[in-house]
Amino acid sequence: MASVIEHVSVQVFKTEARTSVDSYGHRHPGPSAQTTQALLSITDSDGATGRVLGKPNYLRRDQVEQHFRPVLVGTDILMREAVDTKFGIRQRTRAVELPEHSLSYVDQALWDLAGNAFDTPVWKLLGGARSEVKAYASTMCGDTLEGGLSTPEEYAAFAVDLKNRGYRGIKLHTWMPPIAGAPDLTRDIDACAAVRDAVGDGFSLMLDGYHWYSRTEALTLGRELDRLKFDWFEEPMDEFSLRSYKWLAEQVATPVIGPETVPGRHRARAEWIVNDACDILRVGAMNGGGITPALKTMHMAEGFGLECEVHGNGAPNLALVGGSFVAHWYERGLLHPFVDYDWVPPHLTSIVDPVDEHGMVAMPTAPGLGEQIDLDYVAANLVEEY
Ligand code: LLH
Ligand code: MG
Repeated sequence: MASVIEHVSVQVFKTEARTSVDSYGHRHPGPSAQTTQALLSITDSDGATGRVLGKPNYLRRDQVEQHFRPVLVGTDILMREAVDTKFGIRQRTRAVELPEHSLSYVDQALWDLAGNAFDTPVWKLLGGARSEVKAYASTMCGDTLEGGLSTPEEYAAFAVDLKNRGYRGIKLHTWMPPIAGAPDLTRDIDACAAVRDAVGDGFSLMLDGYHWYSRTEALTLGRELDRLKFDWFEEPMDEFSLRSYKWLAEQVATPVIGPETVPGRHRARAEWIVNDACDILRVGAMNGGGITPALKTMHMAEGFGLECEVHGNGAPNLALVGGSFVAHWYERGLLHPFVDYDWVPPHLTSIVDPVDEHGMVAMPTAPGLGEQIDLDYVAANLVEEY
């Protein structure tokens, strides 16, 4: 197969959002508002197209013109390693112009293109481990909304609701500034205890709390999670301090999982493995520079007998979970009592990850990543194209 890339373009378009992001980057309910999204399209000489939705500030005109097109156009659609090497060299001196997030989108679009060219879902191209996966309900961070996630009791009530909906596991994101005030260890512990009490023993629970606790604070929290029999303890400290994670993992029984946000892709995660900084590895299609380095990370974890859980929702992360057994879960969220996660935004014709009454999410059967994008809607709501 000698298809080569012919066109690379981005369409920025208006759409609706029903959640918003605070100044620290945490997502919360409402208000319904107009927003912009970007659609990256890569088309080959046979007319197949790979598409991925992203944030406009990671798919800018200057990136498309100065980096994406010069590297991609004329290249065989399957030569992702060659593409990655060229981007890597450009990134060395221009990491700000070409962040990992931007390259993640390019890599995801190349996988979607390969799937469409071969008329095959990407999760099968990645290894084809399973046609469905159990989902854990991943909550939004705590807030101050009455009836939302403002008290340990409200977390407990929401947990019962999620369990009744069929979820087999719940991950709490607890309170973080700036919305919910200063981090509060006691409040986090109370929420974890209230949720355990509400769902009962034998139900999977995980904690992803405030990310900048000190070592001693994280240890206090970890010991409570041991007592409450949590499945994992995620990102309680700055992930640049690998030594702190090693220190913590040695002292708590609850599996410590990471890293989520650390840059450096599979190479950074190799250091976490050899330094025993985690009990379960973590990677995502956005945090790790795309599907390709995330898949390398998952295979590396398998070699070391480690589980590797995938961070984040959406089609590229679902494909990763479908491609390997080292991940046990799909992260479905972020969920909140006031948010309808199943709402279909106007630029899609359906969501990629509906969950059934047993808490299972089916892998897409459509070719590519399986995202059902309404191209007519994108064209009708175009802001800019380059
Ligand atoms: O800090 C947050 O808002 C969450 O941690 C968020 O980034 C979420 O994507 C996450 O960590 N999931 O595991
Ligand atoms: Mg997390």
